[in-house]
Amino acid sequence: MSVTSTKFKVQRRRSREIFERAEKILVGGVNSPVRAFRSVGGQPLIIERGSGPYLYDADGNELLDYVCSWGAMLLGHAHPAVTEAIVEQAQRGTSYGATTELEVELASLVTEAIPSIEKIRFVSSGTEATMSAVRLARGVTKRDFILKFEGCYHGHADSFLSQAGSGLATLGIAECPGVPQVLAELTLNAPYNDLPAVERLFAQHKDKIAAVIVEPIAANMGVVEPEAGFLLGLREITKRSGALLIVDEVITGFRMHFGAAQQLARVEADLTTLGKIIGGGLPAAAYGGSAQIMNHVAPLGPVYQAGTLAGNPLAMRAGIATLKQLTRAGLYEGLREQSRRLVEGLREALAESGIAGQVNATGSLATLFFTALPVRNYSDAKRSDTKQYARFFREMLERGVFLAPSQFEAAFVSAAHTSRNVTRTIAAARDSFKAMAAEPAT
Ligand code: HOZ
Repeated sequence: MSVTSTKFKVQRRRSREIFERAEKILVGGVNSPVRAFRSVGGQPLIIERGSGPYLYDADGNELLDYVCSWGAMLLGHAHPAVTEAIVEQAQRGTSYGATTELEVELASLVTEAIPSIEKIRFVSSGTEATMSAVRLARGVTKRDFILKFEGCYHGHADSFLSQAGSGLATLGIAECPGVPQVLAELTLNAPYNDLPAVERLFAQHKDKIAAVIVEPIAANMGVVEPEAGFLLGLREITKRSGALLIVDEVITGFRMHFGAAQQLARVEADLTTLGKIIGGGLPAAAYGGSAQIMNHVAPLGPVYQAGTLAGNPLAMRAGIATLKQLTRAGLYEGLREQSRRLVEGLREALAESGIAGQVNATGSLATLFFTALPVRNYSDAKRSDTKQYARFFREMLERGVFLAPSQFEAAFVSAAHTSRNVTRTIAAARDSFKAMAAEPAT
């Protein structure tokens, strides 16, 4: 059966009017830069509601969503079990500023699933988690340098904003003004998948590097998989050099299986950061590791970190409800199967179109790069024709499929995406490629 996609004349009058008001009062009309569609063009979305794999904009247009709140909505939007938990909790109060049993319950679910985490501290955003993990690593090792990878993104704390992926890559910001030079100098960058470069930096900064921080599957320069031995190599180098290994699982935690991506690579992080999925769509994130390391955090130790909304009961309930759903038999298998079909379909459609491209994908993460060459690090990712990506993004959106509004992000498949959704997405991609081939961008 051949499936075709429908390109509809999208009515966006109300969205446009709201965005015009937003631009007058919110910076760039948004509260996070990538949402402004600067690199893809067109009218930024104004969303009114979400349900399962769909978003509905302010004009009532239905969009098949592959952004999924940048990976947070693994179960899709407004999952009944999560919604029920949030509503029930809201009736009991939304913030107490004191410990609840819910924090213990979510902590237990996470630590049982991720063996390298014995003790955990909940915070409210991925940025807070990575920033706190780095402070802890510096406090424990009494060293100042950190080593990160070009094109990886670990939130917007000062130390992470050089050669970073995500919005900085999207907007072409290589170094962020406002970060003190003395601090920026303490961040070293190596190309992803390049162990010899890491060895060289350790040799140049002997006994000075507190930690290596890495995305175990890079997803903020588009998706780039770690090559065989890369993560194990980092584990070995950090151990040998007395540095800590921070594995940033804000995107990958509970995405590939009920646990962290580090387990799939047989790597034990010293510190792990989590976010997105563990908050079930509410603001919750965490950092954790061995008791020996975590006991340096206040009040047990002198490394200070705190938060009024840390461990927020509403977010804990959403996280617990989400993780419980993720233990359903077959959930990850189904997700993998839909993702596999999607990626194969995209590759086939791309090959038929004759357009040069690569679909980098692993599990339910995927990125289409418009380059003939393989993408294994940030320099490769930057070779992608971002004008082509922008055109593809707009063609797909006109066919009701919402992809990340940036080349340097991932597409996220959720457990709510059905086989029909995937078939429709492939058809939309095939038609989009045809339109692009017939009328190439100038
Ligand atoms: N930095 C996020 C994606 N990697 C974007 C978050 C957002 O705009 O909501």
